[in-house]
Amino acid sequence: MSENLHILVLHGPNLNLLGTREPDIYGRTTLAEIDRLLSSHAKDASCDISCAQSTHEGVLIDRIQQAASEVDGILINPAGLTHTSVSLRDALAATGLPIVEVHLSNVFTRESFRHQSYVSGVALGVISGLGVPGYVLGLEALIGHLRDR
Ligand code: CA2
Repeated sequence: MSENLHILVLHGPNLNLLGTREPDIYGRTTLAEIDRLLSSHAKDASCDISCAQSTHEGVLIDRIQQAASEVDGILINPAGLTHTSVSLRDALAATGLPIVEVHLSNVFTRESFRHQSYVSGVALGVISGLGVPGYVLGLEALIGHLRDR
């Protein structure tokens, strides 16, 4: 019998504020609700997931390094670090794992500094602008990719 797939879900800086501020941009769903939704989808797909959020770049990078030998893929909303962090990109690339990048908002209809992503170049794919369902689509795409290997 084959082992369950294991996926790491990572949320970057300030996403802990979801549901409390800027609902016009990011909606009213809290991060805990997103994690519960993803956990439920993962369970239906016989997949294990671990979810983590940090506002600290180094904490996210430590978690990625630790996960490299423990998980099969990473679903990440790097938040503001998307547009600034070579180190986060390097850590993701070093895992050699399939990465799906997700954004709640459509970064391409917003300020020009959000149009650049350091993560997209090492990602299997990117979902941007579909809100909370984008996380679910990203998870399903990652699971589908891993099952097709
Ligand atoms: O659209 C996304 O998911 C973003 O990754 C969110 C980031 C932003 O810097 C990216 O350009 C796009 C910001 C996350 C901040 O989240 C907040 C949530 C509620 C209230 C305030 C901030």
